Amino acid sequence: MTNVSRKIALTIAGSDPSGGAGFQADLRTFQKFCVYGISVPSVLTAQSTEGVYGVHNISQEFVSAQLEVLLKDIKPDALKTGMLYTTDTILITADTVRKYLLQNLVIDPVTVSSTGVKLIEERGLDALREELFPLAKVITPNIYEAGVFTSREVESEKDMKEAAVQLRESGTETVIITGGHLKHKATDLFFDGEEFLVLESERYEGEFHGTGCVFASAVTACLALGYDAKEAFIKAKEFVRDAMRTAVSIGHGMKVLNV
Ligand code: PXL
Repeated sequence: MTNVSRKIALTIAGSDPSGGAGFQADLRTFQKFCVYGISVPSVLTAQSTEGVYGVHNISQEFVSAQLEVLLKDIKPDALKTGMLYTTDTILITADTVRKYLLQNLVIDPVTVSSTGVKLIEERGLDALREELFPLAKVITPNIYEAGVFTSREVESEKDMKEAAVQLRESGTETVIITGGHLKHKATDLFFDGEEFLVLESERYEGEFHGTGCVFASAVTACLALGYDAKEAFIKAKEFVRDAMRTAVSIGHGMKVLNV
């Protein structure tokens, strides 16, 4: 028997039973990149493609227990956070990243669902920015989230650039702002402190669920594979574009990405 080595990525994220978003979508995305996925659920949701109908928190103690047991055994090559929900869980995640010297942290700073349900406590916004962003290799807010974290309107490409500069002051290495809707294109912006890179792709009609989760997971998988942040951005953008072009209707609500 040969001993085949696999790169490993961890997701710390909420559960979406429909699988369109949450750790279920993250794991499927890792798999598409041939990266072995491990997962720690941080919160449960009652959810379908039609929306989020309930949120059940997992205690800080139990999130911590899951992480301790797992990380004493396995060292991930990269990790991402999704819906952490409470300040306590954000703080425990930051402690864990520091304690285990975890590298290649990608933060998807989830704030609301596609249908407008709050996915983070009010105080959690400051905790994310102050405690977790400084530990990150990449943060991936969409334009709405970029606006929330910079207290400004983010609409134009100029706004996206200014918001990226401001967000980078939180201490993260790289900022990727997704989901600009400029000139009827899907515009994403990358900033690493030196270079801006703007990538545009066709905008697809309809409502999609889980785009942010899949994008951040694709970036994480690429970092686990050894790509740098800019290469990871380019590959993740291409991956999400293809997954949106071939999105599927699995229920009565939003389409899910074909991952
Ligand atoms: O797409 C953001 C998101 C992330 N994680 C979970 C979610 C959602 C949106 O509904 O439910 C668990």
